[in-house]
Amino acid sequence: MRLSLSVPFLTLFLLTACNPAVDSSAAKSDPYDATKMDLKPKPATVSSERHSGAFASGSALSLTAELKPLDPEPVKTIQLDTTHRVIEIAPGVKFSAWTFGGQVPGPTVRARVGDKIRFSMTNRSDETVSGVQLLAAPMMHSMDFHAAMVSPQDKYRSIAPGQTISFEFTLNYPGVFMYHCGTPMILEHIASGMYGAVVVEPKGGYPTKVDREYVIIQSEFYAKLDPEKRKVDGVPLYVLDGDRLKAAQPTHTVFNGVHNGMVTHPLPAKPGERVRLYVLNVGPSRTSSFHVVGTIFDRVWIDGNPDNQFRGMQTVLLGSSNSAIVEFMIPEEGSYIMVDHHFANASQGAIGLISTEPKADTKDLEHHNMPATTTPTDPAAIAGKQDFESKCFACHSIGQGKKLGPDLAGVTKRRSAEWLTAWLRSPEKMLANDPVAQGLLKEHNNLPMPNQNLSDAEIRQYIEYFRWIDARPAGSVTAVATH
Ligand code: HEC
Ligand SMILES: [Cu+2]
Repeated sequence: MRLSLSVPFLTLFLLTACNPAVDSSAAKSDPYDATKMDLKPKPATVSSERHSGAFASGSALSLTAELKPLDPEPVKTIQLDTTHRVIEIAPGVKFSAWTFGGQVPGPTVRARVGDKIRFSMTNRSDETVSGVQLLAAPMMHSMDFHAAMVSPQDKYRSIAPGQTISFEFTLNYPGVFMYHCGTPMILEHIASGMYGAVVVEPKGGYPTKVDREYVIIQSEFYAKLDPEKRKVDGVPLYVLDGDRLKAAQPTHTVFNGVHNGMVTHPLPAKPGERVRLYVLNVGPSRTSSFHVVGTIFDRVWIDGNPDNQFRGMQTVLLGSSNSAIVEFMIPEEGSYIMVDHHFANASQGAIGLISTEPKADTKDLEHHNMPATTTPTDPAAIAGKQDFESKCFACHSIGQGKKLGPDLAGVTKRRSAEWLTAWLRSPEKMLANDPVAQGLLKEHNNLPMPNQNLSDAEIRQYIEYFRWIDARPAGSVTAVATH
């Protein structure tokens, strides 16, 4: 008697108190109810009709870090053609890339849950771009949208140069989703630049209001000088380094496709404003510990879905193809530094600024970069330091180990001023005649340092800067953020 009464009571208790998900689904409907999703998109079509004109088009696309507002139209028509072209991934480093929409990363798509994406792509890898000779052979490409729920064998199939693939899908989940080429070797296609992001808002929009919205995409490059020694615009061409790629040893780790790009061109914000960043880590092989120096993430929505919320976080850990939306206040005037807090990655270029000043004061950054007492006072050394950070940083570090070129900490101790002057004036002459230079070349995968076209005054400034570094205790100066 007692038992038959208590069992239904116990069941009710378990349902209401111990399993709130069951309880709330009875009251509200599950936003991810699969029976209400569109899971039967039409088959993809492949034709030999070639799209011409712009490589990227569609009102839902943003081409830069600044994310355009949502287009209310529920069907988003998007054209993203694949092209091969040369991009500058760091000052003087022109890299033979494969792209979606003619840029790396590809344009960002913005849409909302329930929207339909009507996608079309022509493989135009056989077309020459604005007079530049064809640098990489035409090849098969494809498109894989992480934002979609579709058959990969149908929608993500590879198409040949000259072919066009078109397909549609409905967005079922909110998030910041990666898209990429899925043609084997996928690793090679991603490392060559074939990726971008789809931002999908919840059906009713985000629960917070913000003043600024930016997209930050982290990715790696694996570059080596072209073994065929080709040049673009008079400078050496860089191509994909397959050995480094397989060993997951990038030469550059960057935000939005460019080494320190958002240091030279900071993203604007004002004190008191709330900023939302859509952060995607493409990889292909490294994780990101995304952090913004000087503030705290009020909200973190893992993979860009507000259902996955954290509050008050300092850093967000993103695996390859993971993302997050982070929101924070800009407390006061200043330059707030976005970094991958894995500092080996930051030193390869994964640094950017959100700044309240239109042109960020690079001295500000220097104060974060190194203790104030380790900033040179001699004008020649200061000039050398500034030039070094803009011209040499892509290949050299100070105190952070080898990059494409040697770590330059201690260089004035191992070389004379005469040798350094001769080297900086003409590395090619030194490589032809000087045994020390020839030894260095061997240690650096036979990658000759390109002539930097320096004046005598500039050479003197670099040497002053290196002397100044070497006069300080070892390790006290590093040319990367170490706040
Ligand atoms: C594209 C990559 C690249 C850039 C840019 C570059 N270097 Fe180099 N640098 C190298 C490499 C590689 C070596 C090693 C020698 C070789 O392989 O040619 C080297 C060697 C050197 C050395 C000799 C180091 C030693 O241990 O003796 C100095 C000094 C130097 N570079 C200074 C500079 C300065 C200053 C700049 C900027 C104005 C600069 N480099 C820009 C790649 C680069
Ligand atoms: Cu591809």
